[in-house]
Amino acid sequence: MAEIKQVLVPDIGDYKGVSVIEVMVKVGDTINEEDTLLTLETDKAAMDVPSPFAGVVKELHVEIGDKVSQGSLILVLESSDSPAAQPAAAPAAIATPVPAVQAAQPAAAPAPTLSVSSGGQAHASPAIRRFARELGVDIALVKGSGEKGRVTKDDVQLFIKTALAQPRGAAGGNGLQVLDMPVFDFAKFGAIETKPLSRIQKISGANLHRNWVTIPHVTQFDEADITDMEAFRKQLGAEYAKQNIKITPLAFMLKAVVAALQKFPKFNASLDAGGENLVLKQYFHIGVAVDTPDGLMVPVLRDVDKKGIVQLATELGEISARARDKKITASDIQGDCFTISSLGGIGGTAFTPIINAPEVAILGVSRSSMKPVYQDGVFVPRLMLPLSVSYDHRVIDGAAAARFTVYLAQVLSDIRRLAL
Ligand code: CAO
Repeated sequence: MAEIKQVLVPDIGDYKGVSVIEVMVKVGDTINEEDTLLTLETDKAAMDVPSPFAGVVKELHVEIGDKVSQGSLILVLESSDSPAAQPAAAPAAIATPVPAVQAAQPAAAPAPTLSVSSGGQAHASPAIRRFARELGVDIALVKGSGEKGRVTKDDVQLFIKTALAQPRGAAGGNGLQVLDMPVFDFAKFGAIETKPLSRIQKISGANLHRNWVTIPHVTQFDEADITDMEAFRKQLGAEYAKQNIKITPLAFMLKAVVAALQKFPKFNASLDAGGENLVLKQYFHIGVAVDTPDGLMVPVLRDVDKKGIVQLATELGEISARARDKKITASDIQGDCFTISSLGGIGGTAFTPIINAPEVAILGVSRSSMKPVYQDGVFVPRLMLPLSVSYDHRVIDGAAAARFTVYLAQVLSDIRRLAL
């Protein structure tokens, strides 16, 4: 026969006026014996108070923020237990929770009557920790929305929903679990202006992010002595200026890169979809990073191995102008084997370019400068070009990368090698 029973706060040791930080039940809920009713927090630990009976909650006498002590009325329950087993008039017997210590922390009560959590890194009650653990969620990764950043049941559920909603292969799917970026109110610190990212910035940003986090990058640096190359380039430049063709160092670099790709075919390759095979390409289509007002674009120059420096300089001028005029088509940006990102026209001594997947390497070029180079016992002024080759370490070893970069520098230092 059903019986009305009071549930009181059990023995919580010497603590008095302890805060109620979570209430897990409401009037009308049907609960089982051992279900957590509420969580209390002292200055040292959080404690769950489980129900001593099964039944239906008829009255709730506590809410979050209340201060309670041993014997405080929590709720009134219509119990389905037999009256003989649990006399309603005996509060001491009513509030006899079963121990369930969760953390390696001394229980707050002298008798092991409550489940206790030390708090750890995440601020969460033992019940929420248990809930998270049952679902395989690392509570330290869950962002708490409760008071003082406390993790609630809703937070754990939201964490799972978000994880399930992630596409396969996205950060979570790769086992990369990072903290959410905190939301800043910049206006609190001074005047601001908010501008939307361009479509190109959004697309290239997402690709760069994926490549940065999924490819193990290493960058190899070197310098090429381009004193002779530069003399020849200036001579050519003067000859072709009448035809409005601008011959920049980049045209030479395109040819030098192809020579290096031919000597080191692994750099002209991609991993297949399963990551089990290397696909070696026998064509030489080179992407060139172009800085446009709307963001970064990488149009592709095709069959660079079959073209001369003047033709490449002409195509480079045309395709970078089309990129800046937003006239690039889908086919202009497809089929690339390797990318060159040249910041030489702007400045800088070195940088670490991000690989343009599915390629496995990229060349970054910085601004050349005159440097004293020790040759045959004397320092001589030479024009040195900084090279930065980032490579996918799954495919390319460090020694191979060093050989590739040294060879590239050799070719640029003596462009007669391009004829070999
Ligand atoms: N060292 C010294 N001078 C260099 C140089 C180098 N490595 N590379 C180019 N220059 C000079 C050129 O000779 C030219 O000089 P003049 O004006 O005296 O003739 C000047 O710098 C400007 O060159 P440019 O930039 O117009 O031409 P380019 O062929 O070198 O580059 C392009 C073309 C499209 C690659 C370039 O304009 C560009 O957009 N670069 C930015 C690429 C980028 O953003 N990369 C970052 C990607 S990762 O975020």
